[in-house]
Amino acid sequence: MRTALIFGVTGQDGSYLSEFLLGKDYKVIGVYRRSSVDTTERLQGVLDNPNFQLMCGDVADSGSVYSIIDELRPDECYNLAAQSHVGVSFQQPQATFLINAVGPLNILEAIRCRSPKTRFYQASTSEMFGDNYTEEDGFKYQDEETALAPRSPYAVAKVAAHNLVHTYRESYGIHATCGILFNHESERRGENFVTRKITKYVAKLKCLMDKYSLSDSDISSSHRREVLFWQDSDGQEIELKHLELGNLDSRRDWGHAADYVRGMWLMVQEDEPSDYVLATGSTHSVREFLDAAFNAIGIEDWSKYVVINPKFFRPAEVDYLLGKPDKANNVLSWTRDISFDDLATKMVQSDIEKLSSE
Ligand code: GDR
Repeated sequence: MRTALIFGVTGQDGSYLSEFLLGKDYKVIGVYRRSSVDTTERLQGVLDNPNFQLMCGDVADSGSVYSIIDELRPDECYNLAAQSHVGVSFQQPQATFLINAVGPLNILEAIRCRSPKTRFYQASTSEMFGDNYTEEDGFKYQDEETALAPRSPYAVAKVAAHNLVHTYRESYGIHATCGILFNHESERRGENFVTRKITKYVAKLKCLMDKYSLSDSDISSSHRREVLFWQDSDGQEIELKHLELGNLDSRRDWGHAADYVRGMWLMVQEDEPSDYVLATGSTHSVREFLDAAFNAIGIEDWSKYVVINPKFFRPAEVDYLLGKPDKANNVLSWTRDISFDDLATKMVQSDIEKLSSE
């Protein structure tokens, strides 16, 4: 039985990857950071599986990484541990650099010294491209050849890790691969990323509308009071806060995380380590995601529900991401199954189900 070690197992991608690898008859060992609150909510589907095991550790702690890799000597090791919020990286640059750059360095060193046959996967990211793109006949995209131009502490740390992977691959012959993944979301997405923030709000609105038998036109906006309101059958006012967002014009290439973890595994199975872009090949603005999410509950005009709050703008923004995944398509036969509209609808439906069962 092959063994896979996953750093960052409690995150969105860690949970999908665990399920995927267990389905392929791996023994999966997931590393999580000790916390006083339970962080295993996303792992409910795998916790009882006899081939799944949790270990406590921290990528930022070289001793803990070294001893885990020395003890397990896994066939494959996936580094999904990160401070993954770009906005937060401007407020906590040092912590971000430690986790996102020194973390993978600790893993690479441990593999080099104690387990050089372990195949390594590093979660690189489209944020590394910053405001750069390749242009061909007026078509703008990013692929493996596009030069990196990071614009946030998060992206700078990810570029450092990306380059470290290349260094260890070339210097020591380690089978180390970088997946340059564009945005990938899901029903398990953290609530402070823009897609989930939107779908959670839309679901709450839908549940309130159902509860009070209201339609969109019954709801009035009051910017003065910073709430939306309506009256129930007893004339009592019901209030709902606006959805506060930052930049609605940035464009992202959004896919579903379940498709992307399959791509991670495919990369690691290749004889030669390399870098691969995983993306859908189409780009949408935050506004278009709002359209798709509100459309999922039958609302076409969301303008009265959304207000702009400057606190959600970043000191430097990445305006345009559109990944060209031709290499993954051709070499790995990887394509994504879930479309942009299906992604938004799935996320809204899941949030409605969660709220309804509370
Ligand atoms: P991103 O994802 O930064 O692309 O990184 P995020 O969902 O945070 O932002 C996407 C875009 O939406 C704009 N935006 C807002 N973002 C958040 N979080 N909250 C808001 O209220 C809001 N309003 C507008 C942002 O400015 C941005 O343009 C994600 C993460 O998963 C990274 O870890 C990963 O590497 C990349 O995707 C690929």
